[in-house]
Amino acid sequence: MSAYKLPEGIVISGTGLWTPPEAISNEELVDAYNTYARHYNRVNAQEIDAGAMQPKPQSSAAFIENASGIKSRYVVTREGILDPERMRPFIPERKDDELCVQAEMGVNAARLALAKAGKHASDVDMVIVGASYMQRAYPAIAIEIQGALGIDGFAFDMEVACSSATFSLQRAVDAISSGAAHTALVINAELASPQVDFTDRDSHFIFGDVAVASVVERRETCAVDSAWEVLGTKAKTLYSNNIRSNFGYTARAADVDPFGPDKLFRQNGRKVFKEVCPMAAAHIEKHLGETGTDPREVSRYWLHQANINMNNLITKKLMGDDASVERAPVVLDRYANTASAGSVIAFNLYSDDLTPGERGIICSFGAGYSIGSLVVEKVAV
Ligand code: CO8
Repeated sequence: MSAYKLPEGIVISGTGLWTPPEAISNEELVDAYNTYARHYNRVNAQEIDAGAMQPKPQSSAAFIENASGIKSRYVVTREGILDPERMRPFIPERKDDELCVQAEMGVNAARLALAKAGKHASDVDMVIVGASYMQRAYPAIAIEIQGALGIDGFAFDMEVACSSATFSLQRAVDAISSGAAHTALVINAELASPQVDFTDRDSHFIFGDVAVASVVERRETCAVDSAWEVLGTKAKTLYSNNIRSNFGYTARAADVDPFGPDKLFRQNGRKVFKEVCPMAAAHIEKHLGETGTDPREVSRYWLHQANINMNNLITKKLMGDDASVERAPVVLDRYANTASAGSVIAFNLYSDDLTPGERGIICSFGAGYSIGSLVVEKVAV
């Protein structure tokens, strides 16, 4: 196999982070879940006593924080999520001529990224929306955003669960390398809350909603003083059933409940933890090696934000005693797991203080399994 050609002169010139205005603390979420669980156990007492049904166990805010590092999460709306009689968000349908919720989130993040990069929509000729779920099948959310921003060019959606952001950034780098596009807007609008089973004690706390966006272009077209040159991108997938959602349009033809428990997010969290940590650490080490970068010389690790203990384990493996939260920042406490957006949120919030010549790595890992990374170096333009 021939060696991967490293990209040359391609930069991330700006990122944008749109945070939903509403948040839910662990305590609020647990309180709603526990009320729901007690009611469920009362209503189903006979079947539970007969062993025909399992009782719903109680959740705990202390468990959630210790096991995951999550204290709170942002959501596009709190309405419905904390109602023990509903246990899912209420997001009313919009008319076809209105922006859909996911596109609106993406437009908000895109505007922030364009402003940070000193660019206008007229400079962009490619839009990618990478996310774990798309609000509809077609037309692509990316094309809706392209239309809303008035961009002349082409746009498409792609789904690679937690690696949707790094994989879509890789697509943008490749398209600019090949000349297929000049300036790309990569948007990761993660509208996760509708896919969370808020009645499942093991996963009700994991996800939050958010949107991030990045502008990718050639160094010579850059309109700002400094940017992040992409030294290399790397993607890896390995099939696993340990994180899965069976949601899909064929449910209608299978005569099954399209919103049954297996159609929502579910995982074997322990297995994921054990299998993905060594894979992610090996991937990062290999990728850094391919770009001539010593893991100890990396100023910042902008890692996927699924679990603080996972990130601690990975950074310890890579940096030994030099591992610290300053070098591998954590946003999980406030944002929870935002699927693919987590590493880009960390990059957005914790990169301005680095100086030209310093290097970092953006890395995601999750369902698929999938691992994606970009090694970047701050450059003065
Ligand atoms: N409250 C109290 N106790 C609990 C709770 C709770 N909420 N949940 C579980 N427990 C109990 C368990 O039942 C278990 O009890 P027992 O020992 O009696 O059986 C005990 O606590 C320990 O449970 P676990 O072994 O499951 O606990 P862990 O320490 O492993 O922590 C985690 C669970 C936090 C889920 C952890 O395993 C983890 O984070 N693993 C990594 C998972 C991961 O990274 N997944 C990636 C998913 S994201 C992704 O890929 C994107 C997909 C797209 C998503 C789109 C949005 C919906």
